[in-house]
Amino acid sequence: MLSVISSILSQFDLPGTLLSAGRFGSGLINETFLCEFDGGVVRKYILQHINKSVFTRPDLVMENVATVTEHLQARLRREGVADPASVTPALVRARDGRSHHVDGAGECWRMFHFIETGEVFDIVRDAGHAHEVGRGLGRFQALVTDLPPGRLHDTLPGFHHTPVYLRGLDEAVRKDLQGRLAEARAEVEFAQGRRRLAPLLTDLMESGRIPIRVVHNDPKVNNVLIDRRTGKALCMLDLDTVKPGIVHFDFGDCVRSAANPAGEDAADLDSVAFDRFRYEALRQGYLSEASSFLVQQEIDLLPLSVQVITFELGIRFLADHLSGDAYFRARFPGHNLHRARVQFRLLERMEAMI
Ligand code: GN1
Ligand code: MG
Repeated sequence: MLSVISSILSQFDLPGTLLSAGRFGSGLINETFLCEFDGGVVRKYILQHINKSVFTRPDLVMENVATVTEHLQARLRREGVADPASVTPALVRARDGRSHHVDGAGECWRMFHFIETGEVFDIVRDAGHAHEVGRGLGRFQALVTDLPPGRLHDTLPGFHHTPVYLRGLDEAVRKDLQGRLAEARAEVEFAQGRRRLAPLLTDLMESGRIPIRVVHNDPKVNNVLIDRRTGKALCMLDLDTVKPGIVHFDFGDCVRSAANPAGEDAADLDSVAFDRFRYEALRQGYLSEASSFLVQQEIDLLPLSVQVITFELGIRFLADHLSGDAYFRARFPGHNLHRARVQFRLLERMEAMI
């Protein structure tokens, strides 16, 4: 692998010689590597391989990523940040000046400056951390309020269209391609009983009653970079899904991932919980930034989003399990079924509380 990586790295304009390269992070879609270079001073960079079976047009993903990262850097520079690449994702251009490199096999690779002071967590530690996760999301959305949604491509049509995922689950159940339906009966029934949740957000979006804005679309806890010195949110990572949408997809997903202290991979289902203190702290952190641009109707509808997005992710995991784990990287047999169980348990906990 190292030889493949070093030949990819030679396509980017990086100082010094490669010291090390290793897998990094816990994303479920793209592959991420942390690379260290010695050019007098040791510097780190992030190398990522874009998953083409999810993002079928990596070129358009990269146009969006370039547009968004440049916008963020320009905004921060205007606010007096001298070196925006130290606090927000910034691309390292390929030697030919492009935003990414396409290798001989047609695979797409891109590089980012590594943000040295940042760290990410898969699980929110406490209410203070939840506040920062919410604030980081609100700050991101505030920074892109002046980016016209029309400048971004729709790289994942149907992403966060919950009824489309429900139809996908229906089809996966009907086909039962892997013969896994028998052991997932209880989960399929659970989903059937909550079908009414599916259109709630998409109806709102399509009704035109709430604004379409540039949103992140994947603001889970480990996509919020925290400054290890201060504990404050630095920025949002993983900008592949940034595109026009409604703030509710973001808020709901952020709460879903932050308010469950057992995390998405909870080993014990009974440890899954919906923690109202984390939820409240996240909401306050979010609104401390987002109330600068949200309209009252958006604020009123925020609580609704939490259950819808939890349901959506549960049915996505379940459908992927039934279809053979083609979408979400599974680390062990039944991993996506387990992930679905965690989301459904979390949804039950939410139903009892919000
Ligand atoms: C995926 O790439 P990653 O791990 O940040 C997924 C999200 C899910 C999340 C669940 C493009 O995000 O929608 O909420 O897994 N991203 C895509 O962990 O499908
Ligand atoms: Mg992602």
